[in-house]
Amino acid sequence: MKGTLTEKILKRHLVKGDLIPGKEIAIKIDQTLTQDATGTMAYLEFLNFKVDKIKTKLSVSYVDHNTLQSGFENADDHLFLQSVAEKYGIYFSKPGNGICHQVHLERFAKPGDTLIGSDSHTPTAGGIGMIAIGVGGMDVASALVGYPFSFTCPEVIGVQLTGKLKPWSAAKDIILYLLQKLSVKGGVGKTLEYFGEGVLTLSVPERATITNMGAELGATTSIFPSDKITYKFLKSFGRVKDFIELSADKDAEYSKIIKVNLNEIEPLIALPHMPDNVKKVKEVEGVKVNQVIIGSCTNSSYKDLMTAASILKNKKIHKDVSFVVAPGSKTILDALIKNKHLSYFINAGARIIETACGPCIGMGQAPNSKGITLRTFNRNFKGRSGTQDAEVYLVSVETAVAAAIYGKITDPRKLGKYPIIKEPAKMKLDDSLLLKPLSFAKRKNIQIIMGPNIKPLPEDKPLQNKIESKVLAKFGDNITTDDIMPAGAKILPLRSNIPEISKYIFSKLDPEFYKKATEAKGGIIVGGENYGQGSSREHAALVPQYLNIRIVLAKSFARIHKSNLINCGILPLTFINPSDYEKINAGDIIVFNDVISSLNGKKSIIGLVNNNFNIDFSYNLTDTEIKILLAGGKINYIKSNL
Ligand code: MIC
Ligand code: SF4
Repeated sequence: MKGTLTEKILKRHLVKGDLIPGKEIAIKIDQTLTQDATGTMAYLEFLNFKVDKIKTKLSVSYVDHNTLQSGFENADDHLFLQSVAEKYGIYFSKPGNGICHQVHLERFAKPGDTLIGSDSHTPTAGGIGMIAIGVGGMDVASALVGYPFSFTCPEVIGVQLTGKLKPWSAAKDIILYLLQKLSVKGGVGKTLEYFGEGVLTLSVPERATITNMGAELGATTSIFPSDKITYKFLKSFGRVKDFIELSADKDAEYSKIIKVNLNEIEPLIALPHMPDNVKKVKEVEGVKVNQVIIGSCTNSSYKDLMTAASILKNKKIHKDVSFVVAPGSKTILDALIKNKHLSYFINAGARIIETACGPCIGMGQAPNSKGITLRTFNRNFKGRSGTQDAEVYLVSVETAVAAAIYGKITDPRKLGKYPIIKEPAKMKLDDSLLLKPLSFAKRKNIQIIMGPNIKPLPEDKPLQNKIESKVLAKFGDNITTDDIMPAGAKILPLRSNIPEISKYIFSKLDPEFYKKATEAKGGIIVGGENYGQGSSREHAALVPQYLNIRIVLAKSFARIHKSNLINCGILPLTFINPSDYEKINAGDIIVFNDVISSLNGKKSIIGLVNNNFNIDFSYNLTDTEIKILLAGGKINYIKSNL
């Protein structure tokens, strides 16, 4: 990675290890962000450390996921989050202010700095030239008390952009193209670093669309240089002081270079039910559409909304389509009101909803049964929309609007003249929903408010040398954290209540799972490749921890979920011989005799299945991770180190 931008920023923040891909490193964290659906846990974890102020340069607590408030639970969580932010010197972005990643980009993301966030799309800020990584809440809690963030040093892949996008092709199509090429596992253990003359043709929000969906590739993060385009963006938000110019050296060494000629990018579409199931829009034209939604942290920027509104000026949405728009931030919504473009949406027949994640996380706007919905979002996992048999397609804003007008999937190039959108030189800012940290003196009297839905965390219990457990369920490849711990309007409000939310574990794939786990007082989960892909939600590990599950066996793990398991004291083991996966079935009893001695001696761990045959498991764990596991989880580990 010599001379790469990634190396430069990591080097400046390195506190442990050497920048050798695959080896453990630890870096200093400048900024953190949380959102409400993972934030309550992160701050409960933080409160365990009993410090009186945070140690980061800047931290922001956003409320954007759980804003439906169908009962008292969400509102109670918001009060808790606000009280913690006020007590500890954290910015608080109130519900309605916007989606965490969009607001962070606009107001706080800083080229050259490091950011971790308890949300998998934190790399959105890579669009402005920062190292931004999605993590579990526990890692944010640790950074808040000044603990460096440890992770496996990624390999740096260079993505060389040449040329310029043609009208009607968008930044979304670039990342869909990469997903088609690399798949949802293609970025695991890697940073995607963009360079080349094509970079200058993309605005910061367009770059952020690309780094945002690097999460769908499984990448550790993605990053763009900071250049004159970045300067212009920061200037428009009154943040010239945050600008520094940054790029890779001319002779930077990438482990691999992927060349993308932007002239050749066509409108693309991800078909149900995976973001890498990508085809050209023209190949699926004509499919009738029931719903179209513009929004989410991927595509709700000023340019996205202005492009959509301009296309819709003096046009009508097809009578059979429900067309929904969720602006990414209050600032963008306000700009659209002032320049009248919001009325183009309204006159065309759009439904304008709150500036929040909303339908992206299944909070409202669930499609009709078997409904076909085109969304500008980043994930189309089965059932995530709230309708189990719906078919969700992921598209650019341009393709979304074309479908909304014609009522069927349509190549946007049929829409005629492409609207050119000029970004405003100055955005009008209003901070009525963004609360600044209080002075230290004022913080003293703040009381933390905990409503009845906020329940204590499961306890970290040190690992045992002998673990005997039953296989509760066996799943296939690419199990998502949405499969493990679903979201949506019914379950999301329970995010602060582990005992209650635990009843929904695997509820869509294996409705008996909770019963089996409680009856057996624990157990083992078996998965295939890329187990735990998708969201950073810690609940997919906290709930198994609460249910006394100490081991997960899989062919391979997704990065964030694997760290979450470790932080919760759960051992992620992989099959040394992948075909051994076939030999294990639900109901089998496995005995692991020498867990601690094997971990200490860095030897493989052997499991005796049904008292009959042995299977060898490996674990790719850093020294710190082994210590966390031995302590029974990260809270125990950090407490003993503070
Ligand atoms: C998501 O897109 O799945 C979420 C909701 O933003 C998650 C976080 C969560 O589950 O709370 C993520 O991506 O990390
Ligand atoms: Fe919110 Fe969706 Fe972005 Fe997750 S992916 S942060 S739910 S908008």
